[in-house]
Amino acid sequence: MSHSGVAMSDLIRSSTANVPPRIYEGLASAFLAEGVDTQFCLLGDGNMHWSTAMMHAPGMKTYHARHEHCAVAMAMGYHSATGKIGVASVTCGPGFTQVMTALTAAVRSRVPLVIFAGEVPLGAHWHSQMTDHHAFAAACGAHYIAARSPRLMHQYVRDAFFVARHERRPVVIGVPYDLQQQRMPDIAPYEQSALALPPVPCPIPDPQTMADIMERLLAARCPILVAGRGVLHAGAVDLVEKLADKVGALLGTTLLGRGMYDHHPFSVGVVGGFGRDIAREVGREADLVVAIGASLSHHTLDGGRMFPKAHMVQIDNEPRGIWHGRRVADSYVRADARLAVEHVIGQFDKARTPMAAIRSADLARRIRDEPADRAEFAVEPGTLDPRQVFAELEKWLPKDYDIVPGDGHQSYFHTVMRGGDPAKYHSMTGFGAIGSDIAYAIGIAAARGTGRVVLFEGDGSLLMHIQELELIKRQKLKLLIVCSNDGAYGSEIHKLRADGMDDSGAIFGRTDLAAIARGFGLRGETITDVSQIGPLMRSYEQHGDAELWNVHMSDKVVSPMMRATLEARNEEKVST
Ligand SMILES: Cc1ncc(C[n+]2csc(CCOP(=O)(O)OP(=O)(O)O)c2C)c(N)n1
Ligand SMILES: [Mg+2]
Repeated sequence: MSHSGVAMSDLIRSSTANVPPRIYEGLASAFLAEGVDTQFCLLGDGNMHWSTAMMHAPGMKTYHARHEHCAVAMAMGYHSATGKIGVASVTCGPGFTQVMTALTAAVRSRVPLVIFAGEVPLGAHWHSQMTDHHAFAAACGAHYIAARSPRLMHQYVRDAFFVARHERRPVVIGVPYDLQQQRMPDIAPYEQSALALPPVPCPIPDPQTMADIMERLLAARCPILVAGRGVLHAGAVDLVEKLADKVGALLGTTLLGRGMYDHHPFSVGVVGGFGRDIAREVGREADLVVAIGASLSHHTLDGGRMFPKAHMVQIDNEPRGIWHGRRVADSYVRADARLAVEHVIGQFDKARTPMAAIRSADLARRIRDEPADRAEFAVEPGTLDPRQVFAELEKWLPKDYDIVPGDGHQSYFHTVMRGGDPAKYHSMTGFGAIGSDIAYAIGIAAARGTGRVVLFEGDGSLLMHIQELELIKRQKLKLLIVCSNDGAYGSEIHKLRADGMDDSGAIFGRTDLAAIARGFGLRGETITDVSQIGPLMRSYEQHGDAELWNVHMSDKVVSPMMRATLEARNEEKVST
């Protein structure tokens, strides 16, 4: 049923009497008219009427989180899985101040959300939960709408959804909760925000700039095409591969493009800080990098170390020029990825033979056979080398799973696993905050409903919001949590050790996370031998419940990403 232009207030009614609905009901109806089918919330005076009205709407799925931060992070995960605007709801004052980290992370990762936040009553002489919501939202970079006029209630909701979608940004609607109890005035029917969305033009490549890129592609000895998520969005995955084959170029991806070309013998996988040894090696040799649909973040360029000799070209419909504090390319093309690549391929048949000489049988063998990282470390007895754990898991984890990569030091080790669909890789690294990934994973599991979702997380991050295991149990969600338990904040201990400092403030011991999962009524297993992984994966697939694997990892294996960070810090110390 289309909800546009109908009397939305009629969709949600708490009473049958012939009186207008209350404003919270009218607002809930407007959210419904936007096509909202799922909400993540934590109740208080400011939002409990609205959220309960939402919960009773036909087809609505409601997830009651145990921390407001997680409710918003769940909505982010839900967006990542579905592309729909995520909806969360919190109460006034402390309910709202709890979400500052998630809100900032959503701004940085350009996640469209609408958050319904109650505000303290307009008519209160004094209220303990009074705080300036607008100022908090502004500090996070989120858009704030202070709903004050009953006559404009539809406009507030429409504007919120419009800004969220159009600007890819979180929006907060604050409504005083005494106002929510007033009756809706007789106003025009709700009009969906999508009806007002201006069409986004598809940027067409400039032939002159493309001719220059063509020349560079023909002349390069070691060209690499780096594909980002924009290639996926533009439907240009096969075309980029075709171009690489015509040129004799290598393929690589950004973190968000992870898995895109893992089937290709000349794909080095993710480039940058999360790259394999071979990616770093060819990166040092590259004389031309054409980045397509990629923002060229600090990670992708490994802080400027990834492509030291290459001429950098960026093809993107929003090339950024300067991003994450550095100039990211030498030439820029503002164009749709598919149109730009089609253009170059179209010119190729008329051109001379490319000079590229990097592809060889030996390189293909090295890409296929060499481990991601060849450094040697002695692990302590009873613990596992994370590289072996994820090499084993690569054999067993079905490739169609949605992957949520957690943060911290452990994040390198699972990223280099090969296979998987970039559209099912849900990295939200925009703010560098640990602790949110269990909630992202819940939002994704809620959207999918298949149980084919895996969260890779560290013990410190997981413990930060472990309470959400209760939601997983209560709401019967199925997902797999693989926790790399080094008993520490790995990121901190490796840096403290490198600085010759006491690391004990970041060491906690290996919490029995399997027992904690069982305590919440979920399945929990401890892994101390990689041979357990295959049977456990089969068993997870056969059961209906969520499961946590508490993997006892060594804290002696230092990731290449951490080693590069430590090296860069040493260089800085020497030069200052
Ligand atoms: C909200 C927040 N608090 C603190 C930090 C600093 N920090 C970064 S990584 C990390 C340790 C994470 O530990 P764990 O999840 O066990 O992963 P590990 O590094 O041990 O692999 C910490 C405390 C942060 N990034 N974000
Ligand atoms: Mg840890």
